[in-house]
Amino acid sequence: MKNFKGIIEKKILSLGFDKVGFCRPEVDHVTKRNYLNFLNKKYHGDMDWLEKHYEKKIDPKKIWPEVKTILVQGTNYSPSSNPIMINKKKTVGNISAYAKNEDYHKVLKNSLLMFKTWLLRKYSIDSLVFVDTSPILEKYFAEKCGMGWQGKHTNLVSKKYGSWLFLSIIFLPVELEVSSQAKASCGSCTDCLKICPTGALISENKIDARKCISYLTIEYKGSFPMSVRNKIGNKIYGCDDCLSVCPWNKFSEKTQKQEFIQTSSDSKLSFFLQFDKEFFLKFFEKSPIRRIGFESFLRNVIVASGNSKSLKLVRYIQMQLNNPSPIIRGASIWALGQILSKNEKKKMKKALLSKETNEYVIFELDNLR
Ligand code: B12
Ligand code: SF4
Ligand code: SF4
Repeated sequence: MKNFKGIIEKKILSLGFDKVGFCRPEVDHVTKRNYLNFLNKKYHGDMDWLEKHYEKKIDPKKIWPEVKTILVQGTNYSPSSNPIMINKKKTVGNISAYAKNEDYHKVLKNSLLMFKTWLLRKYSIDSLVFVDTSPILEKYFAEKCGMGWQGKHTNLVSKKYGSWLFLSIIFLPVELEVSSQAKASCGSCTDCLKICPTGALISENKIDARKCISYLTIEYKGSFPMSVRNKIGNKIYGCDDCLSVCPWNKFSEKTQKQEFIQTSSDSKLSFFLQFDKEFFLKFFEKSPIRRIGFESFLRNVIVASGNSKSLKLVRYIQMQLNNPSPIIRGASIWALGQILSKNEKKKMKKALLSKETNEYVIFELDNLR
């Protein structure tokens, strides 16, 4: 079987993945306990599926009883410059590096399906393939496969690619020799914990997703908690701060994969503020951003516009004060509250209170000072 493992490895790398590893489909007790603790503390927020999928996540055989080996692939998406630099550009819409190009789910899934077809045709062996959205502890298995280690920011870090690896998974019904595990190499570094703007990394390896800007701007549908709004800064989709500061990124080679190389420059918030739903769907046709829907996207852009304190954005934000969505009206009131003078706020409050009926929006108006 040793030779067969080599053939598989060669085929996977030929399909554009940068690294592949092999491990058994078993989850250790400490990880099960840590995951349960994460759920019990409600760190998963509204991501109910993390709770619903617990049993499957801690036992891959519940997904496919035939699975004997798990293969994890790492794909390098290391950006050409450090994304943390974009935090300073207050009037730019800061989009996480992973979402600036083609949707990795689609790109990686295509390559995985090519592998699946090849294996079935050539060896009559079936397999299951996954990227991100399935109930699999991808980071845990990536560590088991020798891909790297779970850093203190909870993501997988690799000595060769730093924090910039997409993960994907193959289940095989064949027992193949496992890879040797890499040594955890964070040492005494805590840079990721220190940089997190919202304190979402509550301690080493522990995240309270409810405070994470990535969760808030991508997964969360409501209005942002007051306490984190200013901390979100110019981020309109995801957050890369904890990944960006990792010293291991120094060694990462920039991605060569065409689909993940950023081709256009970052756009201004004023540009995004002029989107309507139709244009949003067209503009982000190939991007993962499309999946959060127009309302969440607009909410993010409006909050970032408030944080920019730019008077130039006022007229665009004002256009959203009559938006049918209370979330958008509320975000607009808050954003204008960050930019307008005391007198202007007073006037706006009076005018809007006379016609507003939504309880949440009235709450935002009451908070205008
Ligand atoms: C849910 C989810 C999120 C949530 C929760 C994040 C999280 N850390 O779990 C939110 C929306 C916040 C999120 C954000 C991001 N995500 Co995400 N996300 C996922 C998803 C779908 C599931 C992860 C999961 O199961 N979380 C549940 C918790 C319990 O798992 P955990 O972090 O592994 O928790 C373990 C540790 O905390 C540990 N632990 C707990 N206590 C202790 C104590 C000690 C001492 C130790 C040693 C360990 C330990 O044990 C727990 C159980 O294993 C995966 C894809 C997948 N199917 O796996 C992608 C995934 C993890 N995300 C990914 C990415 C890229 C991101 C972002 C960088 C995106 C962005 N730029 O905005 C951010 C990073 C934020 C961060 N610091 O984690 C990549 C990570 C790739 C990599 N190299 O690791 C993945 C693997 C997707 C992919 N296929 O590539 N994500
Ligand atoms: S993604 Fe941003 S908010 Fe989330 S843990 Fe990392 S630094 Fe904190
Ligand atoms: S920034 Fe430091 S502590 Fe965080 S993952 Fe990287 S090496 Fe580990």
